[in-house]
Amino acid sequence: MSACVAVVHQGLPCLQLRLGQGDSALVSLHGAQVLSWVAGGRERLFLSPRSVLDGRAAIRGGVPVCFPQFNQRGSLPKHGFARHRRWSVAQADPLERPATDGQVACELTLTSDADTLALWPHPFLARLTVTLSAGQLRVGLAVHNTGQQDLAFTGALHTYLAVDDIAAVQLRGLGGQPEWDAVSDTRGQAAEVLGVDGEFDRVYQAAPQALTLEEAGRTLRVAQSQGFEHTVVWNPGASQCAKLADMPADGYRQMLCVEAAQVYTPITVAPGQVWQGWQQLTVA
Ligand code: TA6
Repeated sequence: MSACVAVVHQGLPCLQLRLGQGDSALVSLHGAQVLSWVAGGRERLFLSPRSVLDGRAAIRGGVPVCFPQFNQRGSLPKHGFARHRRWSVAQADPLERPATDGQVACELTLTSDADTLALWPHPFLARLTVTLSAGQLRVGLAVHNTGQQDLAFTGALHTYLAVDDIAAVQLRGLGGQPEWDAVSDTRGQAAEVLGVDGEFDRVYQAAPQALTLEEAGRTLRVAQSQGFEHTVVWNPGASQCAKLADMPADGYRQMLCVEAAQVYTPITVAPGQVWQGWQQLTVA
């Protein structure tokens, strides 16, 4: 039987999605952050064992929701405020929704309030939908402009994929796409196969087709909607990782962020309108 149940994970209120065949996902209300996705008996997301799970700090790993700002491209806290806030279980309460066997979903919402309006003067309703099916996780973000003026935002689904050894990982599918290397501040075109050897922080024009992350004969497909114009690939490497208090020294070896993102040009949502975007991970 598929199910969506409320659980507490290391003190954090969460929703756990489960399928009868054994796949599962864990979603924290803090940040609406997917913390775990187990498919085929293997954990597919990286969650730092040194993450601060105090219900205030950003959690290092899983799928952080960066909204309404990507990185430091604006005056808001880095990657926006959504990952620092507690989201609500949506009105259509997944705990009371019949779960069809083979697929289960949950929805969390974040609504503007006095605190967000003090930081960012736009009324909004953000909705994160997590859908689990066999071998597949889909994370959808919708942004509803509930105000009277246009709102414009950047952001990302900042997914930390788990890998056994970053040195053995190959990412395919971005070949030829425009690339900005944030480490060297240079522009170019993506190679057919991307490998990581040291700090890696690059923004790509999103490819029309899904990417594949390959390691030791295993393949994960990473697809994103056209709503996100960019794909960001990030690994801190040993030296930057050592500066991250919430990462173990060798944590960079076990992760690669492949993010569905909007980096350069903000997305504009007219009053009353809704923008939607998603990222989908599939075990191939
Ligand atoms: O998406 C890549 C990036 O913007 C990197 O530049 C790096 O800073 C990373 O996000 C993590 O940011 P965080 O604030 O979570 O440490």
